[in-house]
Order: sequence, then C-alpha cells, then structure tokens
Amino acid sequence: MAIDYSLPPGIVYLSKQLPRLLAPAATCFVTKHALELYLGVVIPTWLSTLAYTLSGPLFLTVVVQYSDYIDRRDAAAAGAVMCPNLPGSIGGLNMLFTSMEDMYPGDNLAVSGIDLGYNFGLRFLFQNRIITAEPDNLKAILATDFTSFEKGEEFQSVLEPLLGTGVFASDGDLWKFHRQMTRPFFHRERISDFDLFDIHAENAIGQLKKRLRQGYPVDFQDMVSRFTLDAATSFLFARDMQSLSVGLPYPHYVTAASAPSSSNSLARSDADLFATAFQDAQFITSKRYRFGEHWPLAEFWKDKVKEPMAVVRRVLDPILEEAVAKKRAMGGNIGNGGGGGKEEREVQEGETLLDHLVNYTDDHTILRDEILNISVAGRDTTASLLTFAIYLLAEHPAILSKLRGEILRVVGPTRRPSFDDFREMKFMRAVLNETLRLYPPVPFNTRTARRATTFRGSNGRPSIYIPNGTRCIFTPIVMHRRKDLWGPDALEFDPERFLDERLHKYLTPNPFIFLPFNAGPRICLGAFAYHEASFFLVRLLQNFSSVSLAPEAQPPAARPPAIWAEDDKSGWKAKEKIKPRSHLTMFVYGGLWVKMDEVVGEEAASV
Ligand code: HEM
Ligand SMILES: *[C@@H]1O[C@H](CO)[C@@H](O)[C@H](O)[C@H]1NC(C)=O
Ligand SMILES: *[C@@H]1O[C@H](CO)[C@@H](O)[C@H](O)[C@H]1NC(C)=O
Ligand SMILES: *[C@H]1O[C@H](CO)[C@@H](O)[C@H](O)[C@H]1NC(C)=O
Ligand SMILES: CC(=O)N[C@H]1CO[C@H](CO)[C@@H](O)[C@@H]1O
Repeated sequence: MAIDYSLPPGIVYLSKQLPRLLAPAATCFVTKHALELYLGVVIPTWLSTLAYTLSGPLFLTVVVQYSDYIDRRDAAAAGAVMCPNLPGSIGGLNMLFTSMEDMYPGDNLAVSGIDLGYNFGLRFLFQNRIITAEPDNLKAILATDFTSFEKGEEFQSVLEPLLGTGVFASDGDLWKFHRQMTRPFFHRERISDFDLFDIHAENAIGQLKKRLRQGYPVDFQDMVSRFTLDAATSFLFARDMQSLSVGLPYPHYVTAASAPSSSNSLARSDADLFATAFQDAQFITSKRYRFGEHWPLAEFWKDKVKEPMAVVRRVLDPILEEAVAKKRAMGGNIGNGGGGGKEEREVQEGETLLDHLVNYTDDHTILRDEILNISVAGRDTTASLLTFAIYLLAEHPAILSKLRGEILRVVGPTRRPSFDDFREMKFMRAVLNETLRLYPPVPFNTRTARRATTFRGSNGRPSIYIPNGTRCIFTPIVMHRRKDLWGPDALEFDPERFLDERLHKYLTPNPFIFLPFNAGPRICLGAFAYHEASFFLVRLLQNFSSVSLAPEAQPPAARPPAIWAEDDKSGWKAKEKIKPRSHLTMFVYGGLWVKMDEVVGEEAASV
C-alpha cells in the first residue's frame, strides 16, 4: 500500500486555528514587554501569570460580545432582529457533552421549539447557529433565497474524505456540473430498473422466508439495507454486491454454538468487504457531524475514514477502469470533465449510471465520487423509508390490511407490479408519504449563509436577521410533527391525511410543511425511491399477510429507555417501541426485529 505523506488531521487543524489560539497570549506578551521596555514598568510575575491565564477567556468574551453588537446593529439596519437565543447554552459546549445514548432525534429541538416558536439561535464557539422548523424559512433557505446559502466549507470538511466532491457534497459551479451530469439518468421510467428490483427483492424475500421458517425473528432493517445496497450497486455500476448472499444475522440471544450452520461466516468476498468498509466510512463520518469543523480534535493523528475508503477504492477502481476502456474501445467520445458545457444526453434502457457518466468524463476521481455520492444519497434513505414503514405497519395492522387489499386488488397475488400499477395505488403512496412525514430519512440538514440575509415574516417584511456565516440547521422531523401545521392528530400514523379533507386543509395551501426530499434547485434526484419502495412492499405483502414486532429479539441496549415515557414533553417518545437514531440518515438502533406470517397457497389464490 502506498505510504501516506499527508499530515495528521489534528496538526492541520491546529495550524489553521493557531492564530486565533495564540492571539491572546501573544497580545499579553507584547504588552508586557512594551511596558517594561519603554515605560520601565515592572510587571510582577503573579500579574503576568494571571494575565496569560485570563487572556484566552477574556479574548473569547470580547470577540463574541463585539460580534454580537455588530450583528444587532446590522439587524436593526435591515429592519429585523436577531433570533432569540436558547437560554442556558454556554457557547454550545453543553451540546457536545450531553449523552447521545438516550437522545431522541430532534426531540431536544422540538421542545425548544415549543418554547421559543420554532426559530431559535445558538452560539457555538465563534459561530452563529439558527435552528428552524418554520416552513417559510425552509422555503427561503431551499428555494426563494437559494443563492444566499450553501452547504458550506464545514459540511465539506466533514464529508470530503467520504464524499469528495460529488453532487451531494459540492457547491457552486462544481455542483451544477455534477447535477447536470447525473440528472438525465434519473429522469426516465425504465423497465430495466424493475428487472433489477425484482431479482433482489426475490432474493431478500427468499432469505426472510428461510429464516422465519427456522423459527427465528429477522432484523428487517438489516435485510432491507442489503436489498437496497445490492439493487443500488447493480443499478449504478452493474455489479451486484451480493450482500444478501452472506446470510441474515440471528437475534442476540442465539449463540454461535446454537445457530444452525451455514449462517454468518461465508468467505468474505470483495462485495462483502466493500459493503462493510463503506458502512464503516459512513458511520465514522456521521460521528464528525457533532464536532463540525473541530472534528480533527477527535481524530487527531489519523483520519479514520481513509482506511475503509481505501478498501472501497480497491474494489471500485477496476470496475471504473473497465467501463472507461469499454467506452474507448467503442470509439466513444468522452467529455473532458470540465465545468458543464456538454448537452444533456439521452439515457438508454438498461444503461448503468457508470455507462452514462463515461460519456462525460474518464476522470476516475470524478466517476468514483459521483457513484459513491449517489450510493450514499440513495441507499440508506430508501432502506430507512422501508424500515420505518414496516415498523409503523406492524404497529397498525388495520392499515397494513388496507394496503395489502390495495395490492391484491391492483396487482393481484402473484403478478409483478408495473409503473401503471403504481399510478393507481394511491394508498401505497399515502402510506409512504405518511412514513416520510413521521420518520423523514434525513431528519435534519444544514446550510451556511454565504452572505448576510433575512428571513421574512408572513407579512413579507424582514423578521430575523441572518449574519454572513450563520449555520442554519433545519429540522424536517420537527416541522413534520407540529400540531399547529398538521392538525391535532399530527402525532398519529394515519395515511388517510394525504387523501381526505386534511390534505386540502393543511398540505395543499402550504406545501413547504412536508419536505422529506428538500425542495428547490437541490431537490432530491431520487423520486424513483417511491418506485423501489413500492415495488418491495408489493412483493413483500404478496408473500406475507402480517407483520409483528419481536421485542424479545431487540438487543437490551436498543429498547426505549424508561425515561422516554416519563419525560415526554413533545409527546413523541412514550409510544415508541424502538430507538430511532440518526447519523446522516435515520435508522433503528439495534435493528428492527420482526416476525411475519407467510401466505399459504390457497390463501393467495382465493383473494
Ligand atoms: C426515501 C428515499 C430518499 C429520501 C428521503 C431522500 C432525501 C434527500 C434529501 C433530503 C436530499 C437533499 C440533501 C441536501 O441537499 O442537503 C437529497 C438529495 C439527493 N438525493 Fe435523495 N433521497 C432519497 C432517495 C434517493 C435516491 C434513491 C437517489 C438516487 C439513487 C437519491 C439521489 C439524490 C441526489 C443525487 C441528491 C443530491 C441533489 C443535489 O444536491 O443536487 N436520493 N435526497
Ligand atoms: C406524496 O407526497 C408527494 C410530495 O409532496 C406528493 O407529490 C404526492 O402527491 C403525495 N402523494 C400522496 C398520495 O399523498
Ligand atoms: C461571508 O463570509 C465569508 C467567510 O468569512 C467571506 O469569504 C465572504 O466574502 C463573506 N461574504 C460577504 C458577501 O460578505
Ligand atoms: C462524493 O463526491 C465528492 C466530491 O465530488 C468526493 O470527494 C467524495 O469522495 C464522494 N463521496 C463518496 C462517498 O464518493
Ligand atoms: C421467495 C418467494 O417465495 N417469493 C415469492 C413471493 O411471491 C411471488 C408472487 O406469488 C412469487 O413469484 C415469489 O416467488
């Protein structure tokens, strides 16, 4: 393996922060010597020691107070005010040290929202932060004032080692280039996509049946993550990662000795290595989020993402090589990979994303970044949607029956679903939407203001002032659960709200209250996630008639803590049977363990 000559991340970080860190002490030093040299004043040691010690905190206080003063002045000049600050947040440091163990994603922000009106400020060291769950403000950030916001350097510094510069992570012209290159690929309804879904769904359902027949519950989340990985990799670069072939995990109480053989320990193929390394890289990256630009302090000597990403590259590079060579051999015309310029091209039936991209560039870095970015964007999100859909359906058997009724009526007990079927399946869409409302796979997101701007009140006038550099954290999960936006039953799982008069009362007049895919120029390119998820649910419910949770299989640490029932100001937690967690996307901690009833022959035929 090549020797890595780059500096440890902690050193790079410190050298950038050095001027700020040393400024106070340096000021003391210069002052002391100037006084001694020019005025002959002798400073006693205790005084200089005190000055050195206090200079840091003093400097921080002065800088923060001064910038607060400037911000308030500029806010007044813009006819707006600063966002009210969350009381008792000491420089945001408490956020870093509170335990994540029993934290419900966004619950702390919802409770603050109830008290402070869904917009509140938070200072994190030198940085202004605003947290908002106000539809008008999300609309400004994502659509109407799009150019004032970017993902920002901080987001990039956290994601760069994982995501490089693909469409998901980049800003500005680079983003436009990536977006233009990838968009045509996601634009069409292709039958060939359904062929892929079918192969992998059949495989996954086969594994489910096998394990359930042995009498064990299954981790639905694990199974469906393998399904979405295998489907995504076949679809993006025509390699089935066969992560399903490794076999499903057993519940925690099954020891290695008692587990039936032929289970978890097949030879680790490239595909499996790829899947594991990619998972690890994502997990490490997600931990960095909390630290923002200060993450190198937690990984001082070693960028921990590098190792798993090297494995990912080793598997991926030959695949890229082959695609570029194939294109060359066909005498194809490859773009230069420069910023934009090239016409959007028609995407052919059966083409993979890689086949499509080699028409634009043969630069391995760009190709790799793009493909991995899109795997990240598309894979865990769809798995998250399916996992929470099954969780909610297991808890609401009447809704599951109704959905199954629609499937059997429109598609029937055995046929493969088509695009036309999905257009007719209104209840399926409503179930998916309702799942995305309560458990949006991307529960929070952030943008950084690249210039000073304002949020506007309902009268259209400036209300809250956003200084340049403010990090705006927006929280779809909080917004999606607000009773003032969705009605008094906002916390109920009720897909009908997307079909009955509640649709016209709440969502139609105010579409920005529902943003699982974001909105505006950077809206998600993966609308076909609805197709993938619908396809899987149709196949699943053709084969199984009911689902129930298997709480005994939930690892003990993954059961909802007792305090959730006691301390539930937001009303989100008491009913929860699992622990939702969020890294880049939302997932069920410890897995979603379920049992399902198989449809037997006559039953399927008789409907
Ligand atoms: C239920 C499934 C999905 C959900 C909830 C979802 C959600 C999102 C969200 C919230 C964003 C915006 C991120 C941001 O700008 O900060 C996004 C962007 C994106 N999504 Fe999805 N996504 C899903 C599935 C997919 C799939 C299946 C694909 C493709 C295979 C995909 C491709 C993308 C891409 C390429 C972007 C970046 C667009 C840009 O920045 O211009 N997504 N998605
Ligand atoms: C689901 O949500 C999407 C996005 O808001 C919307 O276009 C679609 O009509 C909704 N479908 C149903 C059945 O609610
Ligand atoms: C906003 O701040 C950034 C970073 O400090 C700076 O580069 C940029 O020029 C500022 N933008 C404006 C419009 O002042
Ligand atoms: C996403 O793209 C960026 C740059 O375009 C790249 O640096 C990064 O490695 C990519 N991420 C993944 C997981 O490919
Ligand atoms: C694995 C498995 O048994 N899949 C079946 C699910 O149901 C469809 C429709 O009846 C069958 O075609 C699959 O073989």
